[in-house]
Amino acid sequence: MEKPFAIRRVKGFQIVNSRGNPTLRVQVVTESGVSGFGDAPEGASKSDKEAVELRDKDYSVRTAVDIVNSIVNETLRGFDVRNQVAIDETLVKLDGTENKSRIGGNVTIATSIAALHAGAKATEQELFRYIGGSRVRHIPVPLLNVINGGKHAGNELKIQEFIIIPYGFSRFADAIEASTRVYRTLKSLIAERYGKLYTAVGDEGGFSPPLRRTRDALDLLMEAIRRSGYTDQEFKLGLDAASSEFYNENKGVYEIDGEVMDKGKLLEFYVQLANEYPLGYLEDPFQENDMTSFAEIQRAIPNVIVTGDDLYSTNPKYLREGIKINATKGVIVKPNQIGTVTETIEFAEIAKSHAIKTVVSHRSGETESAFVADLSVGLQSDFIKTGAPARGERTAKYNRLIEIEELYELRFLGRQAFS
Ligand code: 2PG
Ligand code: MG
Repeated sequence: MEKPFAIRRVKGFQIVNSRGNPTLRVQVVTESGVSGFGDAPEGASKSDKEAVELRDKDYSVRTAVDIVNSIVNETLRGFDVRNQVAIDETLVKLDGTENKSRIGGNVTIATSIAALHAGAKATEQELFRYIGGSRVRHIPVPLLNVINGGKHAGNELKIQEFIIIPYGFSRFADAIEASTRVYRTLKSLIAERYGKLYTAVGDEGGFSPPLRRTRDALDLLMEAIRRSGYTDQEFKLGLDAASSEFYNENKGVYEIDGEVMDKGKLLEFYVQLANEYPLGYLEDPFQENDMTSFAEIQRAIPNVIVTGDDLYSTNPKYLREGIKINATKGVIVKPNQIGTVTETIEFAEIAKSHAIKTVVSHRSGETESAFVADLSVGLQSDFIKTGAPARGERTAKYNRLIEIEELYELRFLGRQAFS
């Protein structure tokens, strides 16, 4: 065989994701017969800046499948699968738009991930090593979303994610086990107080009890942590406000906890929460186009990692603006927001070179693929956000990280993630 690493074929087909929606899976096969797969995840609280997901009117992804099987296949045939940069640059060019709206961000990301997987396999490396090489040392700290609100649940909580952060442990596996304990306690507390009906889970595996106020959910989490035998030495709390979703654009105000707040009042509200609870992490506290308010809240609560998700949408262009004004100490890294692995890595590297914490993240609609687990280790990110310790599409990621820790003896970042 003359060129064993050359791509022989790229094939797309429609599969189903954790929300019960169709999504795209891509297979990249090399001349030597090695193949890798990539799945496109699906967000619910999407930003206006992210790559466009190509869907047909009936919500299928048949057009995306056709694009993979025709122009993507024809264009990438013959490329060396180890040359991820060239593959991704070609996908970007093939699309030609700012937001991947022509061939679709789901087409580009699934193809890009499939090529990456094939490259790792063809060179006989674990995926995280193929991404990170010899710099790989540690496993990131998990951010576990155990109470779901906002667009991910049917309750009245406006904040989208109430997160527990098991940072005070020496092993990743212990951090996850402790989190399962808190998760179980939380489940019994909810059953006792609101009835068993409310122990059903939301999109990311968290519970969605019939609560209205942010503090009610935080109090419930504190109680679950205490009753499980832990303190703020083991667990911190985090929030993903996903506040663009409760921002009233016409009036320029936020509607939360039965109140109407302007941005000054909302800032005060977060500062109070940071004083009352062991808050370590605050994502998207303001709507995605108000970068100045991010910088203000970060200055007001310097010990909390204020993090931009929709704010940057994994796009270096917005991150560079944020860096200029010290907008946040953290960034979310979501491959499908930008659309290729290479651009994702570029974004994370810019953040790291400015000592900004990186948080590799799943989407609310996922498959069983553990890709983001390997990516988080390969990028040597500080955190990984991938839902509750429940539902197969979430546990696939946690279990892969437990496996990596067990088999490759990497160190759990633990407390250091906050230093
Ligand atoms: C978020 C994500 C993932 P979605 O806002 O951080 O938790 O949600 O995928 O719905 O955008
Ligand atoms: Mg978010």
